[in-house]
Amino acid sequence: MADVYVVGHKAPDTDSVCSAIAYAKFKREVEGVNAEAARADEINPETEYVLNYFKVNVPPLLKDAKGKKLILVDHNEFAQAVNGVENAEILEVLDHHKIDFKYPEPILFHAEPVGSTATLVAKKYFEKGIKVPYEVAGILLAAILSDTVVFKSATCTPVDREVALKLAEMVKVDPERFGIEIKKAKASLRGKTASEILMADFKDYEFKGVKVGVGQVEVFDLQEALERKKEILEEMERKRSEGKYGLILMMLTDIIKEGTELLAVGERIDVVEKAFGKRVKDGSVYLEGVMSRKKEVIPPLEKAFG
Ligand SMILES: [Mn+2]
Repeated sequence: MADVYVVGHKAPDTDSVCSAIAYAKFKREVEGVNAEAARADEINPETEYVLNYFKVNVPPLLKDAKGKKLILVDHNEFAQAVNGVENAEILEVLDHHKIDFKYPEPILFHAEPVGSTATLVAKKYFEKGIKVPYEVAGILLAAILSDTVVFKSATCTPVDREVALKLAEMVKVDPERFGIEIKKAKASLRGKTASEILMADFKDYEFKGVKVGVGQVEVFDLQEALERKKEILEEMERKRSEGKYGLILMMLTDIIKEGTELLAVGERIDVVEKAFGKRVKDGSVYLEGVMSRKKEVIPPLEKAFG
């Protein structure tokens, strides 16, 4: 059994899972820590495709972190962390999100404003001058391509691109083409229920005491996705009343046209209109050029709650 679990956020994305796997391996093999990767939830089809591609095992599910030692990757807010986090011992955080973290002990907290946690893990290998194992390079590359939407997201920095190109060289794939392949594994809404679409990448926040949930799905064809709009809005409404949310948002992000149809339900639609300076009509508003929840949706929303 491991002494330390490296774990990403709930409703894990490819960055969360792949960074946990790679960083646990780094901790084990480079720093001699008895660390093991874990996941906080089921993995999504994109991550499944990536792990399959590089023949890497899915990390075990950590159902309850109570009494465990943890390294949190790709998140730092307890609202997004594995069950039982309040009663776990946190040793370290490695992340690239806004910081909303409080802990009674001094710990190693490493956050940088880059496009993915995977970029930071890869940099740790590079800094030590250690060869990145083939499958580790592969999954880290996939995680960067996933989080930066193949370098298109506003969160993508020159560092992410540089690291990704280095990793792509190691695994001998064309990053742009591989990135699209990865995205295609997740981008189809066909065969998915409205609930599956909403919950696949859903995060909870709290602004001024108001519970806010924001989901996101990437699509290749927004018009096709909008055929499911009514159904998704109904599902959002159900979730809102069940979970006592003040606001639920769902981003349908078109990765080809580079924009987001933002669906909104709840009592605080006024905040959405204030945040983006546009009217919400029939439950949604189109935001040209917006692709990143973290950088282009959450900050204006938080500000509008002011
Ligand atoms: Mn990430």
